[in-house]
Amino acid sequence: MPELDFSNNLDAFWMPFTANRQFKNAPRLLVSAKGMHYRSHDGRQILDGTAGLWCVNAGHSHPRIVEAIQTQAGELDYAPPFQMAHPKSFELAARLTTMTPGDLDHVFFANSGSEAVDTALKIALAYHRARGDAGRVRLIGRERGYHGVGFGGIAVGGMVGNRKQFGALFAGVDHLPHTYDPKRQAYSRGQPEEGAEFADALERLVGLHDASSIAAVIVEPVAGSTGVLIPPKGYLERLRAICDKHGILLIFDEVITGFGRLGSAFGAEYFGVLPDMITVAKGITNAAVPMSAVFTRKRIFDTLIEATPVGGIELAHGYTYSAHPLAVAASLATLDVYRDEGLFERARELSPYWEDAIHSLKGARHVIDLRNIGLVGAIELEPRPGQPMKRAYEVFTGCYAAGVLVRQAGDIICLSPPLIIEKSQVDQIVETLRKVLEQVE
Ligand code: PXG
Repeated sequence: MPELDFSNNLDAFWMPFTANRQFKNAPRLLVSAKGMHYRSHDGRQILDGTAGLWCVNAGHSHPRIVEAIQTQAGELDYAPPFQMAHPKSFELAARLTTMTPGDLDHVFFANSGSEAVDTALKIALAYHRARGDAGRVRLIGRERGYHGVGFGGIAVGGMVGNRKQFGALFAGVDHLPHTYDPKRQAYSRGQPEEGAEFADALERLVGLHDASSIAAVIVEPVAGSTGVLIPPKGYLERLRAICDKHGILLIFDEVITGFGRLGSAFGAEYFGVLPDMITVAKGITNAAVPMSAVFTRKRIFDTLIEATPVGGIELAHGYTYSAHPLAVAASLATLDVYRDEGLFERARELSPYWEDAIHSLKGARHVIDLRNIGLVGAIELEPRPGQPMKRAYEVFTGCYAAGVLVRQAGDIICLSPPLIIEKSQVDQIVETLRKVLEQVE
């Protein structure tokens, strides 16, 4: 039999969240990466303006993280996490909970943001049941929220495109309005001054459904995937107060905002608002090995533990790969790198320069709004009439051809570079965008 060549066949791989036919006609393959750059299959250096997908916060193929993974693979490849464990998983949990604010003292491990979200929603339901308040089954998300692609995540998520293919999901979900109001907020630097009252919609949902039916509210402190929607000043504080008033748990989905993206360990710390749970993924391992986690406050953990007799399993939940040794090793090394290289501080110090660079695009062709916080930026474009998303897609492909990776969300270009980015590279991203915006119709 002649040997088959599989290397040049793009057909079998059903690519996620990708226009498969369009992509396969003009593929963009990344073959290696180091620091701030990818190398493309046609041998070009691509400056990474998105930290992969908001996740490679310490830069690509960091030698300390690579070494930790290699060593771990040779020492302990896998250990079952049910009724068994390996020592480093406890070390990692202990270290992580020293970084979390308040009494977010317990951590449950999963493997993706989607799993972390579904885990947090299940913990919320289980917590209320354990308290004897089993009527609290309703989950509240927000328009333009992204919480991954599990059934729970798409139900509370606010992106209709992610759920309309799948019919009715579970009942008992409702949504807050998103917080974006360009008339009052356009071109805000950092948090918009106006819009805290969007949080009051939670009072209305309480009025509609009654607090006794509501288990939890889940929001991203900064909505990422739907185009960087930054919370108005006072909004998150107000959400917290309303949740407290009605006994509703508040979950922050920090899959993007966790691990330095805003210049602090977590958005909760940055905004000074303590949620009852935080979900994280992405930056927890610098994306080198899949891992996610849910942090819970002490009260939630204690309630669930105490509701079960000793010897009983307190939470019927977990994954084959919860606290996988390679992910744990990658995360421990990643936390070392964040600490030793002062990357969260670096992000904070660089953010005024970043802000000025993003806002220097005011007046550039097609631009109708600019938003920034920490090392996150968004450039909102006027949609091409009758062709939504087309213009931004061409900006994305134009930047890629010009050697810069940006991310498209609808008609918005999102930026979230690794926290190791240099000022000259910030300039390169912005100048490339300016040039491409000039060329695109
Ligand atoms: N929550 C949030 C806030 C996210 O941003 C998830 C949950 C789900 O994580 P997983 O690991 O299951 O994908 C995410 C993921 C984009 C983009 O283009 C963003 C994400 C994923 C893919 C694309 O903005 N975020």
